[in-house]
Amino acid sequence: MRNVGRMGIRYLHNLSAANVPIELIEKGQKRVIEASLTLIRERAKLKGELVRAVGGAVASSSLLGIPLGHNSSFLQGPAFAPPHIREAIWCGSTNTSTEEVGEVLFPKMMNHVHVLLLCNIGSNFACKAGKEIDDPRVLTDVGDVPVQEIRDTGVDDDRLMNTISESVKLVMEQNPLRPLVLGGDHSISYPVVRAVSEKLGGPVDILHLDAHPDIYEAFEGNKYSHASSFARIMEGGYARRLLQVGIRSINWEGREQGKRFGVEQFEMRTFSKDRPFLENLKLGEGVKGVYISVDVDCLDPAFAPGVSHLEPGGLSFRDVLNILQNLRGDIVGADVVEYNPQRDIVGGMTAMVAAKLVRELAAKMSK
Ligand SMILES: [Mn+2]
Repeated sequence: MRNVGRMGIRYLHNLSAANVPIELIEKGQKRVIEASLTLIRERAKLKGELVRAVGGAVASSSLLGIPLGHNSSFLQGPAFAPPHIREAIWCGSTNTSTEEVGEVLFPKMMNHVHVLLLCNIGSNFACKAGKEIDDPRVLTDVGDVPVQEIRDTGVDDDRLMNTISESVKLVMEQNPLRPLVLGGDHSISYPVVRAVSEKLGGPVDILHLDAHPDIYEAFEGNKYSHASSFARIMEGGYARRLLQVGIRSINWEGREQGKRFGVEQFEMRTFSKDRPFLENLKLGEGVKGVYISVDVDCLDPAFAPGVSHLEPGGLSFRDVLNILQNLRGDIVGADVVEYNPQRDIVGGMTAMVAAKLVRELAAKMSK
């Protein structure tokens, strides 16, 4: 809690000390938020136009980075995660094909100009193969919400969270783009899910992979804590079902809150028993679709050491992929959160883990 709002509050104090009128500060805050939203809006518009021009996509993932770390109860490194994850997504050590297989309209050696030509002449080059993340129908990027720049103006978390929700809605306005969010600590899932649900006009089902249930009423007095995001989501009515998988650090309050909100909590201690069910999930029917939230610490630290909360006894990377790849449902949004580059090892090993999660989610979301 000590760190909550530190940067913003300090800045405000400095401004007050200089006797700057409050109206002036508020005008500046409004301008910075507007400018931030304008950049996201224009980038989303551009990427939407590109995907629609290429044609043939019903749903397509678009990255939105949210470099926010101040709602962590422990370390704030996730604020620096998005550029590291992006770098790993495009790392030359691997190719652009995903494991997830789909109809691919063109052979690998062709670039997007060729794709456009083929589309125009009615190509029958379609084949079953891994999806290509450099195909804009699979993945585009609208950039980051400039969290630190917004906080530097002294705005509180209510307005910051609203700006995050607005940014997500701007992406969703550009059919067929769907938000694939790069955290950030887990507090960002609340404004993101809220935006997805509000924009679609009803609740979603959520598959939440995590060592922790993140369902405290408030943590150390902070209702926006990364340990409270799913309490906010459930009390807001943004989710019909919430399935939490990978849980192995849960106390009395976590279980009580889980019961209160009807959460389906799958703990690691019974994973071998639950595995057949979890590897055959069908979600989102009768609601607005499925949202997937992946906290990188759902993985055992052996697979993902670059996280703030090292919690032994977790899922293997293949366990996570098996759950995701076998999931049936219309995925309307997703996030990968809590990667902490300040705790990572061996040239960004966990960045590659987070990046592969993002790549496979992109493939899974796009169609
Ligand atoms: Mn966690």
